[in-house]
Amino acid sequence: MQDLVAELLNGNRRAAARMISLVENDDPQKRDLLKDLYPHTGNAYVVGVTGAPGSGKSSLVDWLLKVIRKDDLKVGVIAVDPTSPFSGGAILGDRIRMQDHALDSDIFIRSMGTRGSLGGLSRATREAIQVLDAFGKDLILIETVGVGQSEVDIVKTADSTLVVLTPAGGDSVQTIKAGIMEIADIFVINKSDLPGAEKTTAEINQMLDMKSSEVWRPPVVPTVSVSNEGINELWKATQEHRDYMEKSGRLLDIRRERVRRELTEQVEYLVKSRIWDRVKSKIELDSVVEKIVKRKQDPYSTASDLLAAINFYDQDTKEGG
Ligand SMILES: Nc1nc2c(ncn2[C@@H]2O[C@H](COP(=O)(O)OP(=O)(O)O)[C@@H](O)[C@H]2O)c(=O)[nH]1
Ligand SMILES: [Mg+2]
Repeated sequence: MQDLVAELLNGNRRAAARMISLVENDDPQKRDLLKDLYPHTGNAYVVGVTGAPGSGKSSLVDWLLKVIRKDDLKVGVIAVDPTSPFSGGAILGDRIRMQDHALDSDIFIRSMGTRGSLGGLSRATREAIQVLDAFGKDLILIETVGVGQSEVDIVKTADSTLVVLTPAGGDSVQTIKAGIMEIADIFVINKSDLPGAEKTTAEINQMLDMKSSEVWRPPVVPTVSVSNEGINELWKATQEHRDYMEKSGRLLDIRRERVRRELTEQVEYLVKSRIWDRVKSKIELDSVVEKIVKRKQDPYSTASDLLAAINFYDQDTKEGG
């Protein structure tokens, strides 16, 4: 396992792929690995690309890769699809994309689907970002489907978020999901070759006008990802947002916030696993459950009693003074 970290830091792609599989499978060894990687992280900038299925995220990411590579940045791509049971390998168009960039050793592409819970997927995504960060990627693109709660959680990991919309045809964009305005740093109107693109762009701009004057006003960038239009502008807008994030101190703020959340989660995880293991070693869980089901006990006092049985409160008074 120690070798795996050394190999990854040496730029071994198979080590990176293996490590992502370990975090994806929630392998017991992953904590130690992530711990060893941590000092080597913190360099990568993370860009999230989110939008409805078929809006053109993969095509956009594909073109973006070409533009970004001209800037000589090392890029990682994680395509997250909560609706897919597949992971590790390539899904759909990703397969073509991977072949396309396969010869470029500075690009690393990985798909992740749902193995367990959605919460598990967002955790695995965060950990895969850590892996690619330590692996030496300067920029990590996260492609996620949709804008539901789980995707919003994934997006929280991104430093800049691109929301991909398509022309609403004759319809109005009023129907765009709540929450989307809040997470977008940049709006992309992809498929701008289709009718209604200008109307959609204007409507988004109107909605942005109504929002209270925030320092960063999300630009609305029209693109046609099948013919590589607007991609340079999109990359420019992304760099401008990054610039804003860095210079305004926002980037440090959100990274602090993330560390705070991560630390809370880790403490909760340790408390939960240690304490719960001790509790379970003391009791016959099934029979306790039976008693509660039969209303001979209630879950509230049972929980306190269980903790008392492992001297949890004694420790509390000793350490708390
Ligand atoms: N007309 C048009 N079609 C596009 C454009 N971008 C993508 N598509 C098509 O939309 C479909 C879905 O694209 P894809 O990138 O796989 O979308 P994803 O599901 O969001 O990743 C594909 O058939 C693309 O060829 C565009 O700018 N204009
Ligand atoms: Mg896709």
